[in-house]
Amino acid sequence: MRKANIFVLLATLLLLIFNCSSPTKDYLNESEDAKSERMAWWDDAKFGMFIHWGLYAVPAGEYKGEKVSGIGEWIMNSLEIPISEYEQFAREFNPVKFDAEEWVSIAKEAGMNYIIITAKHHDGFCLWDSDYTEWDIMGATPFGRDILKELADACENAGIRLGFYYSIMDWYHPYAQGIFEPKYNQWANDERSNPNFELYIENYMKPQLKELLTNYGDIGVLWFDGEWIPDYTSEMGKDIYNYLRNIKPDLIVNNRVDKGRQGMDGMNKEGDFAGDFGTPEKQIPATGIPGEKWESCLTMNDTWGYKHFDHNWKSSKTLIHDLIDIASKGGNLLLNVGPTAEGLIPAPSIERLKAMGQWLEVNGEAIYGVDPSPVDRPEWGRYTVKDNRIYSHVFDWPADGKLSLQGITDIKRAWLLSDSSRSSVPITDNTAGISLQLPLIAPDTVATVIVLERK
Ligand code: H79
Repeated sequence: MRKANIFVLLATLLLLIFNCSSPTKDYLNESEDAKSERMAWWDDAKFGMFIHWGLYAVPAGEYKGEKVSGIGEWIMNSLEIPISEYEQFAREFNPVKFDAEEWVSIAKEAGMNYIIITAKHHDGFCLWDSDYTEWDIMGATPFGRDILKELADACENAGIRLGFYYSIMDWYHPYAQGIFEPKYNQWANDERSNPNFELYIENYMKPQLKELLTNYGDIGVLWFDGEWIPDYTSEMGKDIYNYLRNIKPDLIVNNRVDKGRQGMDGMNKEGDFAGDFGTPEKQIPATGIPGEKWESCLTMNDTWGYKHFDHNWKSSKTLIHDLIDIASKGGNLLLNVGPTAEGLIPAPSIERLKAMGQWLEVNGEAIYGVDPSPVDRPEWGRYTVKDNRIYSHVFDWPADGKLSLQGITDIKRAWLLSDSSRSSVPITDNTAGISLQLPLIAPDTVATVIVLERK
């Protein structure tokens, strides 16, 4: 009996010691191999959907007769709307046409493999049922449905990875603001700081992030933003990164968790930690970002959050070329939609996504899972590579059908990717590379892919 008691005591002690010493693991010095393995799905995915949705969809870019000239989700800041007035948008937010499965099927049909949605943008409003605030979909709106839960379920059913955008800058939380309403935090100000900012991180941001990582299924990515506010430090970023990966070891986190980013070009200061991938915003780096994983986030018009008067849509052709360009430089494309306050993705966005999906249906092999171009980009288009195949994406079809491929050698056979019979395209070798004799008419006026099989 006594022996048994001692055993139980020892076992308890051991457990205690184990528990106390089961330390938080440090993920900052992960090996390149481990990182590659963790990010393999993301690397191969290449194309994702960014969703900017929140209360700013209610004013839709216009308040009291004034139209914002800039991006719609900044309306609270740009038009200096006091919190008490902005709260009215929550009372009006009732997106009865929201259908998570419809959104996910639009993404899927577009050929997208993951979705990142604004769980919380700069206005601090939370699209999920958070225990840490009433400034959320359940506490502040008549809608009463957990948007992230519905989206998480729809994504799981469709086999689409889900990630959350989370703004560190917060114009609503009293401990997060360095400059108070109605000015809010401006871009890169260093004038004031909030003495309680640490409490915002420890008692609000971290528990909220834990909710997001534990209550919504298998979350692939956390996408931070608003890290430029003066109260936020690189040390906080490193601590949060480790906090998150200790909760979910295979999580992928963007560079804005840290302060290492330089402007909007996605580059990080050398030697800095700066998360798992760079985030060039509204731009595509001229030659990619050597030695870094990256993802360009782009809009289809000029705004992220819905603006009823922004009709400056890019063409489907431009967007498909952007996707190819990004893939040829080793990046991903995160392409934005800004749904309306009713819960609908705008028709012009759907139209463009459909066109992209149709192009990818035929040419996806030359985009998903590819490596970047082996040579400088040619005048007529772009290259991507996978296994023993080089894909040439022809944007500008040669009038005489004769295409010159500088620096490409040792090619066994060539054919059009869209040609199921794989008829050979004649190849001639020359000193600087090869030439192809193509049909005189471009099979696809947007971009035609020719497969080049290496010897
Ligand atoms: O979520 C999207 C943007 O809201 C956020 N990042 C993407 C993904 C972001 N992009 N840029 N910025 C934040 C900085 C914003 C600068 C400006 Fe402005 C906002 C320029 C015009 C409006 C603030 C208000 C600075 C000048 C006026």
